[in-house]
Amino acid sequence: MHLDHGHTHHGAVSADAHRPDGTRRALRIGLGGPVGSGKTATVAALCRLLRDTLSLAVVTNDIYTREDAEFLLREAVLPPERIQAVETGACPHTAIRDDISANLEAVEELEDTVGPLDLILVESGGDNLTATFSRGLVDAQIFVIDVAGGDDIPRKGGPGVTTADLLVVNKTDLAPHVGSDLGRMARDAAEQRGDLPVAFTSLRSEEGVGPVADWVRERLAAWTAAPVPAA
Ligand SMILES: Nc1nc2c(ncn2[C@@H]2O[C@H](COP(=O)(O)OP(=O)(O)OP(=O)(O)O)[C@@H](O)[C@H]2O)c(=O)[nH]1
Ligand SMILES: [Mg+2]
Repeated sequence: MHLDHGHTHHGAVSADAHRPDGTRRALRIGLGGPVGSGKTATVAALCRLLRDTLSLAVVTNDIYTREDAEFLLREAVLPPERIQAVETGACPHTAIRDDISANLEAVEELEDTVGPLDLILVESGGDNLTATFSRGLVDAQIFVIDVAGGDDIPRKGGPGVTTADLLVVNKTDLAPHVGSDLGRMARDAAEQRGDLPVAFTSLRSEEGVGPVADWVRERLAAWTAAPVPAA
């Protein structure tokens, strides 16, 4: 569905950490990164791994289509009512950074219709290395790049690579085929990111998303343990 920007908001939205009834809202994690790096594949794998123990929902952002949502629906990674699509138009970064109202509305609608939720994953439309999420939309963000995009991407930096709460370097299975040096990517990423974590993944196997799932579980544990801030 297309969510236009003129709707009235109801209930708790944005950075507010609780629902109208005072309970803590779902943790919101954004996934951004260049076109085709494996954002949807990561979302699908996380849903399969976490759906039995957590109440989950997904918001996808596509430029002109609903392809990512349709893929997740086809794969039946979650019941259809837990997947919402936002069509962003030409600039996917605008919908996650500057005018976040359509995404906030999608998140809020999910909380209303299928909540209470533990976790909402928000996939950005594929963009460039500068696209990051507003902190008013998500509590933490994952930036997904892949080894086929060139092993100099971590060295080039940019806000996604440098500041994302988790950097995922996906498609490690392709490294030998495209001549990417994983050791070099790890060293460059560490140099750009200091202590911020990096996960190397291949989603060709079921358990490939494991390091990302572990990180999500840690974030969720911290989110749940923190005291609910005053309204
Ligand atoms: N070999 C390999 N292919 C992968 C891996 N992860 C994803 N792919 C493939 O890469 C292609 C793009 O993956 P998506 O998950 O759609 O990428 P995306 O980042 O969501 O793409 P956009 O939403 O279009 O920006 C698909 O054909 C996936 O099957 C991986 O670890 N290894
Ligand atoms: Mg996608």
